[in-house]
Amino acid sequence: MTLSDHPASTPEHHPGHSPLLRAARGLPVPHTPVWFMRQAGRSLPEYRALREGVAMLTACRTPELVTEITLQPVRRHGVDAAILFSDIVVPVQAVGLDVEIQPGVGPVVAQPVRERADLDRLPELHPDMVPDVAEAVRALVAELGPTPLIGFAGAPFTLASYLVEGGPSKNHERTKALMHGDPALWHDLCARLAQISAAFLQVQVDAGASAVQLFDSWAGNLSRRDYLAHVEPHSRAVLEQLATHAPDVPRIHFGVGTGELLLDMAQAGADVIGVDCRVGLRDAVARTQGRYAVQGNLDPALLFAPWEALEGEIRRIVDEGQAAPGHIFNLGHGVLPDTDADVLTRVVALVHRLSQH
Ligand code: 1CP
Repeated sequence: MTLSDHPASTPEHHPGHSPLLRAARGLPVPHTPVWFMRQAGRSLPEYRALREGVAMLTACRTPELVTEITLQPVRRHGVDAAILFSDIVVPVQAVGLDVEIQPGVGPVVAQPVRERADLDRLPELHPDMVPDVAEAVRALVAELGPTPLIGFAGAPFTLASYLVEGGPSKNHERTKALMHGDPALWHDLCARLAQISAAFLQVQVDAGASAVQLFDSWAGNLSRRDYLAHVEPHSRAVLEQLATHAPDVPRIHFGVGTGELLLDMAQAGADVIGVDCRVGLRDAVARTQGRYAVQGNLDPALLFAPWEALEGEIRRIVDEGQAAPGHIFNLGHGVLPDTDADVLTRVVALVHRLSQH
């Protein structure tokens, strides 16, 4: 059966009734939904074949490739959601910034953004700058039937870190120097990035994405004080704009190493708080006052462990997830490129079996 054979037209088969959306809303589910950050990508041989000789950002802007690459892990693993194949720098490239994704490195910005005049190279995003993204989302939603498509964007801080540093960074020293050295410019930069992120999410939602994830991957490098003063208001702006525009579309908010920030990130306007593997789900539920669904949090490195060890961890996480109003099983961060894809398929089957109601 192809994905499009699903009887998508009847309301019961609408993604709105899917385990993922129900869990995000804290409603009872037939089984714990599961998907993986970076489920599309180098762990799949069929992905590597399609990407042969095609630059990453070219692939992200080619609807046929986006559609096929997004569907690959859904077909192979039977995950409960697709996530749009794209990247957090796609919208900044779309507004005209000179950025590429270098193999083995990540996003590299030709001319970093560090002065007020640099803001001129970062105009607002309008939907007509990313018609290809809307086209890919529409094709995917038609193909996926009852399986929800998750749209995503980078949060202002994580995006700013690439723009200010010029590429991936361990310490974010230039980013933090700008944040503290010129707070007015920092806020203007983040406000612009918030517009770009929110507009990019709206394009995806308007084209049919049924949930969104805001990735603030590197927010865990900030103190809570800095997060609240310099970052949270801008992430809040993105999430609030989406809540106003599409109140029925659940919002997942995720970062790495954010144990100290979980409640603040949830309260910034999320329905679901993403949890990395440094904090147990029961603790995450307590820290967020039991008011939010949780997503996570298997350590992606454990996918390399013997199956018996991995199975024990999965059982523990499924069990801990019961403490939350809703639980979406995921990794604590993205699938590592050398992961055995067959192990991912087994994880999906086990989570479904363990959580069957
Ligand atoms: O050639 C390749 O295959 C490049 C690897 C790759 C892939 C598959 C990059 C470069 N981006 C992506 C796709 C991507 N990026 C997705 C796909 C959807 C899925 O999950 O299946 C998503 C959600 C992203 C988002 C993204 N890009 C984030 C947030 C998520 C996270 O992992 O924290 C970040 C931080 C990026 C930047 C980025 N893009 C690529 C890399 C290697 C990086 C990280 C670089 C660094 O370490 O700072």
